[in-house]
Amino acid sequence: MEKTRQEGIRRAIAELNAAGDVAIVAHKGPDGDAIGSSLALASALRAVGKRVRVYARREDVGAPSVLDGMDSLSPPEAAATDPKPDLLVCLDCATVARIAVPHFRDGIASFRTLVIDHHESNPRYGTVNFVVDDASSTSELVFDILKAAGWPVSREAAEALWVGITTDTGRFSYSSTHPSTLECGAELLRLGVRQWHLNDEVFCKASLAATRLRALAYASLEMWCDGAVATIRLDADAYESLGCAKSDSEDFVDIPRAVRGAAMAVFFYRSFSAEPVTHVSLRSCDGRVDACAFASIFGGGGHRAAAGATLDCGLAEAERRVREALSGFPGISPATGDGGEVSPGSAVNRDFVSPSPSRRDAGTPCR
Ligand SMILES: [Mn+2]
Repeated sequence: MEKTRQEGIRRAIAELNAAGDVAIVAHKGPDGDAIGSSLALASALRAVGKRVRVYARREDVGAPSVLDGMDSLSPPEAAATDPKPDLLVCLDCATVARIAVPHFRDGIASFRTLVIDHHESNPRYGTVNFVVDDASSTSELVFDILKAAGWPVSREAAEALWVGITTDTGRFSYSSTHPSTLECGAELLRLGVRQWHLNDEVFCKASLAATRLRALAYASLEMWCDGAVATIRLDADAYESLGCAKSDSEDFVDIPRAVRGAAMAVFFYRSFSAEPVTHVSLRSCDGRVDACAFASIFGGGGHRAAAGATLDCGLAEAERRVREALSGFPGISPATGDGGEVSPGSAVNRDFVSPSPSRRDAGTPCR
């Protein structure tokens, strides 16, 4: 292991050792890595006698809610009245704006913070930062810390780490899967992880409503830029009419990503908030395009292969802006630049998706 990573682990352990009372928070719209790394760190710290609170809204957690330890979550609004922690740990959270708890987000300067993350766009906003750009997941970094500290890793914690690592690596398949990642997987299995159960629950099973939502996503497929960009879209009404949450569409960007020949995959989905807000989930399909650089045009971020952004406009306007920016963007070729025509052969069925706005809030997915 490189020296800087070892030094990061050492400093993170020093921060955690010095704290008696620890608050843990991850990014809005928590994915498997966010919730997995949070639950695993909390479990290990509790086992060595620390007071730990993990702040996350249970309803925001999708399939990873199969994990043990979900009952111990504190609602985000409780942070404002709970005792001030000795240390705030921000996990898998690339920017302050992405922190899921307003009390921590708005008052970040008043807390001693340990940031553990693997987003290359992370500006190192913590008091102490353990950020490894090319790590598979925040969960792998947390596992490094637990092992180096000699803290016990229960089956409950190991399963949380398994879900975190498998979520962020596409079950050990993306380029972020390193030899060390597979070694982590082997170690976690030795700790008793029930991988058949977790993989089935997190990646294979979906509710009937979520399966119907997926059908709408497939039906919305459009190819842009002469086939270089594959896109899908879902309006908030699609979620509402089926009783689905944003977490039900966590991996839908994989639908356009799978279209052969596409350089970039884009998933547009309308926010549930009253204000017109559209989230854009981006994937570089084969390395030709830097998804993070593209997301940054709209104030978003993430990784080269996977990124996201939020636009303060409705679905149609978001599509127009993104399409305009895609035209001529490095790696997208050939560009059409007209913003109107859909390339021949693309399946278009917009009748399934209502354009009207809706309510609840949802975060931008960002691996
Ligand atoms: Mn992650």
